[in-house]
Amino acid sequence: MTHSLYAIPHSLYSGRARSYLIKNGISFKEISCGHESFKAEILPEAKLATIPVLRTQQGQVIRDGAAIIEYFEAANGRPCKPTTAKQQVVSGLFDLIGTEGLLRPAMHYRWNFPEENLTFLHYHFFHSQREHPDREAKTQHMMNKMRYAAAIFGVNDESQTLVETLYMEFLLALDKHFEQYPYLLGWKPCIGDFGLLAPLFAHLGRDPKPLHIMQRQAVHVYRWVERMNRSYQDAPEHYAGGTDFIADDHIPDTLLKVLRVVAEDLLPETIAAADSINSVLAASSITAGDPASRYLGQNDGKAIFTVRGQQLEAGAQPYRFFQLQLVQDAYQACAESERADIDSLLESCQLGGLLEIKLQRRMEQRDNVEVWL
Ligand SMILES: N[C@@H](CCC(=O)N[C@@H](CS)C(=O)NCC(=O)O)C(=O)O
Repeated sequence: MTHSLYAIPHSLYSGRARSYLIKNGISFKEISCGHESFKAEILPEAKLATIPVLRTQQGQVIRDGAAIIEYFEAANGRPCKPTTAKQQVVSGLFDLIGTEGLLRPAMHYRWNFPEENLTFLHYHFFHSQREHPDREAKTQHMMNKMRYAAAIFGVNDESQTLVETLYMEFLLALDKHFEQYPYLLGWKPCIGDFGLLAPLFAHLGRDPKPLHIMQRQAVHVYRWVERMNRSYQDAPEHYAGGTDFIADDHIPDTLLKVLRVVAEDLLPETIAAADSINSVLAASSITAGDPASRYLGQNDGKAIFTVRGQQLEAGAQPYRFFQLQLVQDAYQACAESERADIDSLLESCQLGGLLEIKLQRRMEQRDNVEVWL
């Protein structure tokens, strides 16, 4: 028996876990969440109907991309975690940026260009449903649910131009980085590469409209997306290459420039989301162990924040703070002088203060759900 990854090609979070398995030479088979075993055998243990979910070869069920990666990292000597302070924090930041910070452009470029994308999307949504008399109706239901996500994450007629401008600035900055290095921190992928791949594969690097933009305007990013889905290093164009993370805890300027672009909405949105979730926490009688997961479309908090003079509104999701908490813990584990270096790095990227943003309660993944502590 081998590991089974319940996933589908067009799922954002599946791309993160799949790439980790491929890059680390872990053999697995991929099974659609439309397969009858998903509902019958996996869901009772996964608790929430999200993908990816892994069933290990020993039969353990692990829901959530971060938890799947952590399972293998812990077992195999943490091959994708940089060993130095700044690189650990930067890796964690890109994990957060990918899994939360780029949802707006990912949803926008998937759902707001039906002429270019709809046939492609319909194929994928249809085939993630089993053969069934209501297959088309279920397909439409799922597509409508996900289309609604674009609005939840803050894309509307007024914000569309800003969302596109920020994405293009990010994409071009990232392209300059991957012109220098095949991965975020050098010559092999770190945890941050897998998180960043989530939006940049299934949506922005695969759906026809954004794929076209990436191939035409950011060929180095496009090559990284390809590379992240191949088991070998796949960097022949980098002639003077190495095999490890960049030496001496160095963070290239090209990557700092990417962080500067991302900071423009990441910081105000995280501040606003924390305020929103904290006021819900203060007003409710949540106790330790209560679930902190949110189903799409059922967020009870909203983050309202301003970017370049324009107000944006987006669902405030606790998962952002689960990811942020991991970075904050890595920072806390550093020596004082290392923390000072990290502080000045973040200040230089307009991300000063990010590591101080906290919810009133910590979170933990327990039995496949995030819970409040
Ligand atoms: N925190 C989870 C999120 C997984 C998730 O939201 N997956 C999406 C597909 S990319 C999903 O299953 N959505 C269905 C839903 O929310 O009902 C992870 O990182 O694995």
